Amino acid sequence: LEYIGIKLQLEEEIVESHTVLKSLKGKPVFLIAATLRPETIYGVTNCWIASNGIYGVYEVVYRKDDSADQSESEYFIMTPRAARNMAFQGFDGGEFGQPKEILQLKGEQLIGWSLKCPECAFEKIYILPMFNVSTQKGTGIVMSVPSDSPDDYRALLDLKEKAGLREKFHLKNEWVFPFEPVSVVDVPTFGDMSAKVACEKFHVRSQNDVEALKKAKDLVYLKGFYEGKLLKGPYAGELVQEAKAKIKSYLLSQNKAIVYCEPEFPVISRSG
Ligand code: ZZB
Repeated sequence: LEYIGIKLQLEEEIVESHTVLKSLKGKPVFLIAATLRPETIYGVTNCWIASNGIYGVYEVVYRKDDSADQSESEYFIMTPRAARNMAFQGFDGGEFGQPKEILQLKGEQLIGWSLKCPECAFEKIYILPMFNVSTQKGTGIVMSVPSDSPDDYRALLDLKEKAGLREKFHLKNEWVFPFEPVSVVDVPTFGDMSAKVACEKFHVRSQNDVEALKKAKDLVYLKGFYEGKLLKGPYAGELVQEAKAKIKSYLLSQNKAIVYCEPEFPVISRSG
C-alpha cells in the first residue's frame, strides 16, 4: 500500500520551548501524515494522533551527491513502526535500514502543538486526539479533512460539542473552534461537504460509531474518487481521478511530501 506522507512542519516556537527538541533549533522537524487523498490537502483543518500511542522523533539523513559531508538532516515524528519501515525506503538515520531515534513521546504530549500544513487554508493548525487513529497503520499521524472524511468530520464535531472531551485532553478552545470544514471536492448529489452528508445518511452520532462511520467512509471514498471534482488549487475544475496524480507530483517535487510504502506483512523488529 502506497501512502503519501505529508510533511507538517512543527512551528519553531514549539521546538524551542521543548526541553529535548530545543537542541534541534533551526532544523526542520515534521510530523509525517499518511494519506491516500493528497488532493484533499486544501481542506486540512488539524492533525490527528492517538493520544495513548507511542511516537518517536527520528533523524533522517538526506544524502546529496552520495557524499557523507554533503548530507543534511531532517527530523520526522511518527510511530516507531513507520520509522522502521522508512529506514528501508531512503529515510534512515545514516545507515540503510537503521532508524535513528532522538526521543520517544506519548501521543498526549503532542496535543496542542502547532504545525504548518502546505497548501492548507489556515496559517497554522493544531495536533488533536482522535480515537480512530491506529498506530498499526501508516505513520500513526493523520491529516484531518472534515469536509471529505467522515471520521475527521465527526471527531472534530465531537471536540466542539463535548466540553468533557476537551477537558479530558486539556484542549484550548483556540485549537478547536476556529477550524470549520473547508470545501475541496464537489460530489454530484452530495455537494461540497460530502463527509457531513454521509454522516447524516448513516446516522453517525459520535466518533465511536465505528460501523456507521465505515459505511459513510466507503461511500464517500467511492463517490469522491469517481465523481468528485476539485474546487481548490491549480487543478480546480478537474476530476479528482485526474488531479490526484498531479497534486502528488507537485507535493513531491516541492519536498512537501514523501512516498511511504506499507509492507503487506508485519515487520519484525530486531529487538523482538
Ligand atoms: C486525508 C483524507 C481525506 C483521508 C479524505 C481520507 C478521506 P484506509 O483506506 O483505511 O487505509 N489514516 C491514515 N493513517 C491512519 C491511521 N493510522 N489511523 C486512522 N486513520 C488513518 O484509510 C486511509 C485514510 O485513513 C487516509 O487518507 C487517512 O485519512 C486515514 F477526504 O487522509 B486520509 C473517505 C475518506 N476520505
